[in-house]
Amino acid sequence: MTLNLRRPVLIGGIGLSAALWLLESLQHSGSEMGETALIGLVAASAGYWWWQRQSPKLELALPQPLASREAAERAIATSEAAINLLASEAQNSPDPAHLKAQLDRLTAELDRQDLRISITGGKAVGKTALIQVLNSNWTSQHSQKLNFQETAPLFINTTNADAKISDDLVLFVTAGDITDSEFKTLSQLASAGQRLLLVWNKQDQYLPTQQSQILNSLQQRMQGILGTEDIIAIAASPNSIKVRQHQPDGTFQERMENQVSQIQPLTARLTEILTQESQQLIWAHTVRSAATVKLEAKTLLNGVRGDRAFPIIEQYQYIAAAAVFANPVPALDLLATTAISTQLVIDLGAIYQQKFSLDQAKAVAATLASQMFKLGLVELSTQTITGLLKTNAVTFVAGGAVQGISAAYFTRIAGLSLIEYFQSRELENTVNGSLNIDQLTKTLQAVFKQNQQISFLQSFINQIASSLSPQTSIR
Ligand SMILES: Nc1nc2c(ncn2[C@@H]2O[C@H](COP(=O)(O)OP(=O)(O)O)[C@@H](O)[C@H]2O)c(=O)[nH]1
Ligand SMILES: [Mg+2]
Repeated sequence: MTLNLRRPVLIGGIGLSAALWLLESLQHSGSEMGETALIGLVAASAGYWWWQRQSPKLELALPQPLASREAAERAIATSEAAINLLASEAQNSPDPAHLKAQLDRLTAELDRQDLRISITGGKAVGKTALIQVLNSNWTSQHSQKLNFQETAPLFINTTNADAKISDDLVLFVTAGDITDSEFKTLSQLASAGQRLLLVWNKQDQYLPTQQSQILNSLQQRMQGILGTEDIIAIAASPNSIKVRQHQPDGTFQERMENQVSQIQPLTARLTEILTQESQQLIWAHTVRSAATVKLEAKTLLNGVRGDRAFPIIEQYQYIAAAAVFANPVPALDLLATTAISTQLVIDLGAIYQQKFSLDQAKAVAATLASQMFKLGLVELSTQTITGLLKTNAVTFVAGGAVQGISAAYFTRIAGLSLIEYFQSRELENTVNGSLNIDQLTKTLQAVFKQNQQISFLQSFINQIASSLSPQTSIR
């Protein structure tokens, strides 16, 4: 297949007006077409649901919070803007008010004095023991009110390991050298800007020479993530030891002696941090919490926008199929050069508040087509579609069917890629008309991979082919 991107926008006699006429007739045509479209929609949304489940979650790169009151206020304001956007696009939804209430609480708590400290870690590492000894020996001596809170044990099941832990300060407790999952969680917390201490508990289980070795290896492992001063060895509740008392007559008595807890290095470090950083800890926590609220608003917004965008992709799939079927041209040319794909870019862009001029949209459509070609997606899917059409009982197969179905398929891939790309952008980022080609290409590849399954293609083919069949033909 040759690809000539310099061809005029209108090919095969199908211009924008014809495309729009097709769109109209699709919308107003008889019940049969309506049904097909509906089934297609259900199939497509099922496909999308599957695709969303499969695609890896985008890492949320939080900016390292500059712990100042201004930064906290700015974070709240940005989050509020996202909520307002959601409120304007998701009318009648209770979500914006719910999120706004969370923000109001953050604002009200900006000047709170008491600190919240989470104690987290795996099961039976000594979290409860540590809170008990802190509360009974130390918390009351400290002038500031401190709330220690134990999280559910981590690493019990796999989903739990990603549990979101966020507090002013986190004490991550381990009972020896850290495991890979502990390391992963620690790194994630640190990269999310969470202030944290690594507390190695139960050091009494080791000989003094081993103790310094373990502490050393912890410090090595955490290099670049945590400073050595924030890695602390303690024994919250050491085992009692057997004591032998020798009597003057040569006999001896044995008794168990309770050992006192050794948490002094930890309380010393805590005192230091709380004296120097208290206020910043609260502001930094506000920044992270506001970012979480914003992300929630964005996710909801993407859901609302997706609900509007998917039916549009559906429509353009049928338009593309019908257009090519009526005037057979290579399917990719349709995507690269017609008003149909240009209009798709403009329509999807409008939903995601990305404004494209006609020329910009044309360029985006052409880019999508040329990237599909370069990535070999065109070759691959044309072969698959041809093969499936040959071997399966599609009732109506005529010349142009492969092109028609391919055109619908490319339209779908292009549309889904655009949605995914727009969704991954920052809400504030409405620099219009310009696209990051690299990122778009990566998205394209991922979307193609998710929509390549034979079972999906099979039902897609059936759906498009039946829309092209004579009974429902729009010609
Ligand atoms: N040897 C020793 N055992 C400890 C220490 N701290 C806690 N333990 C014991 O470890 C077990 C689990 O402690 P717990 O506080 O319930 O752990 P959690 O599941 O993390 O809350 C208990 O039997 C504690 O007595 C310590 O410093 N040394
Ligand atoms: Mg416990």
